[in-house]
Amino acid sequence: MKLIGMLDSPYVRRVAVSLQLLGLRFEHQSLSVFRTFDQFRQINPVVKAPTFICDDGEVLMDSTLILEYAEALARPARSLMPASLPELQHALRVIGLALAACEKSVQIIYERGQRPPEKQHGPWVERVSGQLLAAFAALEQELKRRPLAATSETIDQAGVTTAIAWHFAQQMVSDVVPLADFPTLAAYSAQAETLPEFRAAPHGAGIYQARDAV
Ligand SMILES: N[C@@H](CCC(=O)N[C@@H](CS)C(=O)NCC(=O)O)C(=O)O
Repeated sequence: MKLIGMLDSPYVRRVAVSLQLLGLRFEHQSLSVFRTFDQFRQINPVVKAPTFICDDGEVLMDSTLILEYAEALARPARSLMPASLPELQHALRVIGLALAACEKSVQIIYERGQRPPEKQHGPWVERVSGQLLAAFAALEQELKRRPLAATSETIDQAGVTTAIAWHFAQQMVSDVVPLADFPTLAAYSAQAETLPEFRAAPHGAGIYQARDAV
């Protein structure tokens, strides 16, 4: 199995971290959807990161769908999704907020990075920034109310995606999301980033190295 995309994408990173936690072996190719568009297009003409090549060559995309496939592969030995309905419901709420935070961060980054300054639309950035802050404010409350686990044995998909969404926003749009306003999220993310599965797939341009291959 092969994961395609850069680890500066929170979507690629949540797949890379989750595959490890699920005990699944994979290769990683760090292609950029921008700088290596043509190379990416040869693998997936839609050029979406993450792209995932299954062992029989079929190509998947969208982190949540790739993770659904990974969960099916790992069952029954491991899962990052709670089994009980109330726990699952809460995990889905948290994951939804974290994914919204990723999406809104990416929209700001693309507005700033892909448009010339004179074509950037202030009201749009303001709207998206408000949505981003609303997602993190709700996540901060959820974490205060129901702390998430942060060890390799206990962290679940809600924890992985929350930690990665926060770290991504701090790396890329920290001017929009003041760290001091979200102390619970900041502490949780800092703890998660110390886990070996996060350290093996750090945010940035690097390549995931299987730990037993290092
Ligand atoms: N919902 C998708 C979002 C993936 C996404 O938007 N990835 C970005 C990189 S962070 C991408 O592929 N951008 C290129 C494009 O949309 O053209 C997921 O969960 O995988």
